[in-house]
Amino acid sequence: MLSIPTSTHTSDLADIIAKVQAGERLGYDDGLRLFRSHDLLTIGQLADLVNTRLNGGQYVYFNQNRHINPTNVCAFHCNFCSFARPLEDSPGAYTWTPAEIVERVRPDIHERVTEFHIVGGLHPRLGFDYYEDILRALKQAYPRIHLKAFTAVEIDFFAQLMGLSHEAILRRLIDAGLDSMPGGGAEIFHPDVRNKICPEKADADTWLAVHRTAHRLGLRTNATLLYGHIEHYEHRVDHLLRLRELQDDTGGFQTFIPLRYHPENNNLGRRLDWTTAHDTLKTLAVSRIMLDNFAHIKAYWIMLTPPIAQLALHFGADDIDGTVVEEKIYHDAGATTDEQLEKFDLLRLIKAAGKTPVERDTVYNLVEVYDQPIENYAPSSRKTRRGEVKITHVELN
Ligand code: V47
Repeated sequence: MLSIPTSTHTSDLADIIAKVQAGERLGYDDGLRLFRSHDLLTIGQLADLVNTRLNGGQYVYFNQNRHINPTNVCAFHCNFCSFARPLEDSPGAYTWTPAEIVERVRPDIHERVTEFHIVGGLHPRLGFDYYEDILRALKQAYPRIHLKAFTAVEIDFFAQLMGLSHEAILRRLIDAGLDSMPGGGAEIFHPDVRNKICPEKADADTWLAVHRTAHRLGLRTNATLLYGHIEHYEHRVDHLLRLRELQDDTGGFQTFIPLRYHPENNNLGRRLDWTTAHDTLKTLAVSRIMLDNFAHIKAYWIMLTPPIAQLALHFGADDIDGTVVEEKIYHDAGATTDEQLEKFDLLRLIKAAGKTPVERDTVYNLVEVYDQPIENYAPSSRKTRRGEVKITHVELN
């Protein structure tokens, strides 16, 4: 007869558990062992411990934001990207003028929208003025809204276009209204992978140097990792340690966002499958444990899917991103998630995980704490794609 072992499981991570409990920093080999381990629940508990130490463990942040991807015309040919079009007249290519952008977002603006998240292609023929004009036009039309714009890769591209330093470019963008920078373009820093997936892109040292400069100028920035393609665990750990080192120097990073690779409609994906939910939860948790000097880890629901983003809230993540509204980068790569979640959907995901939703602005100023029962924030039924539905009754208890 089959016998099911009844003893509690023992982990081969005992020494790492002891280090994390003692608040000791983990090294390269520890990170690698965590990634190689299948003991997901232990790793999740450790991540939860670090999250509790840094953030109290109860609050989960979100914001009401609006993504803007001004153009998909791009001079670079990154193998993992499904968004870029090489030429202005390529099928599906678009470029919005600053005035078009202002009008495009207008229907989505209300008093609780606090952020525009702006990233796009590296247009080979538009001047730097185009990007400055976008910031100026948005600041003029919506002066209250924070502009989180342009990855380090874009900043480096503008610097080359103009023959100016990163600092000079950033100062001009700050003048035009830039408030902070998103974390994109980091991909995988290690050259063995980076040279294969995005050989034309700013290299690791350049990406890190742009963020160092941004931090010196007083900008807060984020950082990402693109995982689940041809990289190995060694490359992920190397990536995390390079970020941790810069953060030790500057303290300018706010949030780390692991981005799950979407393999459709791009060169790299032809022979690759999606990585698993297990890998996603482990990557979030190991990031939380290793990046002991980052305040926040974001489970970006657009790429994780809302159900996995919800689980991630017990694996070290304390942020779920925002309402987003319009998203092209992952959806061109085959994402089947919605492009928008209503505030109520985010509240429900967070509350049903036993956490307290906190609406924030981009730099984590508190907008509202949602500590009342869920029905206080919504009618008992609401419209969905399937028509009018009731909220599951157990959540109302
Ligand atoms: O840099 C491109 C990634 C990034 C694919 O800072 C892909 O708060 C998966 O950085 N599969 C841009 N990923 C998005 C980004 C981001 C998103 C949300 C929040 C923040 C933040 C930053 O998207 C790119 C690249 O790494 N990407 N193609 C793909 N096929």
